[in-house]
Amino acid sequence: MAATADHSTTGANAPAYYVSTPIYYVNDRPHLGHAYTTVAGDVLTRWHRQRGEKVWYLTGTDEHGQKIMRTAEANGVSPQEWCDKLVEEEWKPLWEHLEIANDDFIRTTQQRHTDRVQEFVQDLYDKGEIYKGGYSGPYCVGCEEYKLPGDLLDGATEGEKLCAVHKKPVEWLEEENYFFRLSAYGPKLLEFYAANPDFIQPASARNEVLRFVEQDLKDLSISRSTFNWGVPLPWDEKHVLYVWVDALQNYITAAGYGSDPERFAELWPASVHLVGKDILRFHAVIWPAMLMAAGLPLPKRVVANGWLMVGGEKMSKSNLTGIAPTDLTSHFGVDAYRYYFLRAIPFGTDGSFSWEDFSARYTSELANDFGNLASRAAAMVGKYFGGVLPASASDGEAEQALKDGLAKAVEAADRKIGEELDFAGGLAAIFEFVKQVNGYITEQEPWKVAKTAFGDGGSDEGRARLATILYTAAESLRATAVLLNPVMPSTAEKLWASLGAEAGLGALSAQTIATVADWGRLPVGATVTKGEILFPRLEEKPAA
Ligand code: ME8
Repeated sequence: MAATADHSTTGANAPAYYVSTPIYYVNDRPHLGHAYTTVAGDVLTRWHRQRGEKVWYLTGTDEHGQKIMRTAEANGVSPQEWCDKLVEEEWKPLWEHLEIANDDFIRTTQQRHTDRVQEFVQDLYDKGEIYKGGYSGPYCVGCEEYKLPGDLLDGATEGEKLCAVHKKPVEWLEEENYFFRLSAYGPKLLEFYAANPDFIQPASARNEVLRFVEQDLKDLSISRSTFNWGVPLPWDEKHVLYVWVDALQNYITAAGYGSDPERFAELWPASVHLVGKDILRFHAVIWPAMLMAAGLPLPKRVVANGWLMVGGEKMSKSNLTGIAPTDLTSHFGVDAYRYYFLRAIPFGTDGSFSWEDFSARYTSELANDFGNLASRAAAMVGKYFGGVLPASASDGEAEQALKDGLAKAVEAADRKIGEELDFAGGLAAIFEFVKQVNGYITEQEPWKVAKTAFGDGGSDEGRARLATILYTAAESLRATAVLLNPVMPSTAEKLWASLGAEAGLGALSAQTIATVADWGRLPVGATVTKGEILFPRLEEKPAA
């Protein structure tokens, strides 16, 4: 999955590492599935920030179309009122709660978006890329998509057809509307995929798209005239733009397309569009074709994540299987939540959430391996050296093995998280190092060495050895705090504070991945304090 580029320069117009999430429909509250993609993007962008790169992270909401309009109607309010309420009361607060550090939040009802969308489609119309025609076919309002016969399942009654994603009956729509000449782009798309083998990831997603485009692409119906909740076509205001065509453009309108050419040059093309696998075709087929038609560069990568499943089905709002993230964060805490899903499910594959698995990982990986290590090391510096970090006297083989282990973990984590979006693999590498530090302490037995350091029979040699062990442990934790900062920012900050690192090294956010394996950065004499427990024992599971 490698696609390396130099984003380290900071001058005007230097390319930024630009990552986007899908913009979510605001027909309901966010659930674990939405948070999964958004946390992944947050970790990816925080990782690149930690490299010292210029980064831009975009998320937002998709507010037009029939689905939103019907939800608003059912709730007795206007679509705009509904969207405003959901965005302000549900979506934005959740991202804040989960410590999502997005640089912008785009809403498709904002004028900065709708004006640019009208210009974009007018341009395509003027170029002859859009024409008027008629269409009839099965439509799923849940997907906001016309379906092909192969996309449908049989329903309970004779002739009834269901959407394979939503398991709900499709509607038969017949409309006169405008079409985008998607069919003309098949060969160009195939050429582009061949020249850019990393464009669609993972490989399974790429193969699915190739198979789809190798069949004949049909022109895309891009307008609707049976309802009006959408962006009006500038040349025919009886029609509103199909919600997906409006939505996809958020990636350029938020980046300054048509309004701020300098910023747009810096941000576009995007480095990574993160999408769920259900919306891959829109991002890997329709969106690139629209950009080609407009003469704009294509995004560098489209990376599809798998689904979080409940009882063997995709967790979703419409199937009422959506679990609110706060149901979990109130029990496990925000940082453990951010960690768990990325660690437990290989990115790109489907995975099931289980309370038991989360509890087990929390206890063994976070509380025992990591949290206890941090508190034991700090407690010993407190007990034996009055909380003042001693200098390492002479490093031997055991210390060298740890330094090597750290270098290996940094290389693996940087490649896996920063380039390959293999979050589980990157976290496994970091936690392998944490395990190694635990093993080091168990073997070195500082509590025994302490007996040879102080009191009757205490020696300089004993004190020197103890100092070496504790410096080594603290220095390992210094590196761990930096590596885990993109994933668990609050925990990493607590650890940074407990190591007294800020006085000598500055803010945790100012540390870079490039120097994290440089041994000996934590200054001797740092004030080490025990601080609060990083991962407290879990309460009993609340009754369902
Ligand atoms: O599709 N597991 O919005 P949406 C993992 N507005 N990820 C999941 C998930 C699950 N069970 N459920 C949802 C739309 N997601 C359009 C997008 S983009 C121009 C327009 C995530 O509210 C996943 O990333 O249905 C999926 O692509 C996205 O939420 C869909 O959110």
